[in-house]
Amino acid sequence: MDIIDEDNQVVGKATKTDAHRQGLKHRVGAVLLKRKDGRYLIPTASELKVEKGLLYHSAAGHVLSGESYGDAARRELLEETGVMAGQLKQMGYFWFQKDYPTRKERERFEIYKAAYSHEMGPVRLNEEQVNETWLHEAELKEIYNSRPEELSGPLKMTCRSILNNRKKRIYFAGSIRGGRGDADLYAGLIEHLSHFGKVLTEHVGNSKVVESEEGLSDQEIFNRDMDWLQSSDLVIAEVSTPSLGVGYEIGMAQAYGKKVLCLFRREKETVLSAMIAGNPNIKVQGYQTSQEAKELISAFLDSI
Ligand code: 6IA
Repeated sequence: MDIIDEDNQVVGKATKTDAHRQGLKHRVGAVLLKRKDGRYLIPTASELKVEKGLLYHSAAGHVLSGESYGDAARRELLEETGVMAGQLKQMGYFWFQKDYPTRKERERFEIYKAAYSHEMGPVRLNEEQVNETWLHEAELKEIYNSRPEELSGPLKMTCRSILNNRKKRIYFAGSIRGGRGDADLYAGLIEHLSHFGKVLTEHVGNSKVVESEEGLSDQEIFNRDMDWLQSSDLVIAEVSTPSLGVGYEIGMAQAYGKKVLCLFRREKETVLSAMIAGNPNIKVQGYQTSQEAKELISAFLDSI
């Protein structure tokens, strides 16, 4: 392997054994394989690995002398999962340092993302990894935040410094004075959204919203909601029950440059306003069951 300095410049060569024994800095390429539904392949390190039993990148390995990080990542992915990746996208890098009983790791990791689809053939884990598990970014972050001891050291670093750990601020819009027929549905969608970030407008799913907001004037409600809308990262609107307020919020969200997903329940008697259905700047998706709506939400959040 090439031995590097802290600026990633090659300063010499050594065998893996010597590099680990002497704690010499070297390079590692790692990949997260991402399925179309947004889930990453997160296997468990087998008995052969120093981090056995812990969750790991889809594949990772040492960069050989003269090899690039990306080529090492692609080669390791093929060896460890049987998948030949198309284009790899670099996600970032970090230094991983740890003293194990048998070795001193001083590794500069570069992390890549690669798309996976069934046409590429099945995933076949080699002897280094077990358990083909596919996790959403939100699930991985949840493990990082609440049970970090289940993650291998390098995957912990990826969660900490590469996946964006800031909680997203989500503005959920649903009809209030336009009619409360879908209030239970809103509550289910808000519960699902709460796994991805902070839902600013939880009251929209509250069956007692009319009573709970009684102390506030319309002007106070307007000002508060507009502040939240401006500070949000994205807007999800359930538009099956027509609502002047929801339509206004969608228009303002677009004006503020927010990403907007509108969910519309396909039923014979309802037709969506052309101002929403015909708007090229917002994503409108039809669904039938609340489960389908939740899957559309997951896919939208994973795509941004
Ligand atoms: O026109 P609508 O009321 O259906 O508009 C609903 C949308 O406007 C929702 O997405 C909310 O974000 C916002 N909105 C409208 N009214 C309220 C409200 N109190 N509290 C919070 N957000 C609201 C209305 C309470 C009142 C019935 C006593």
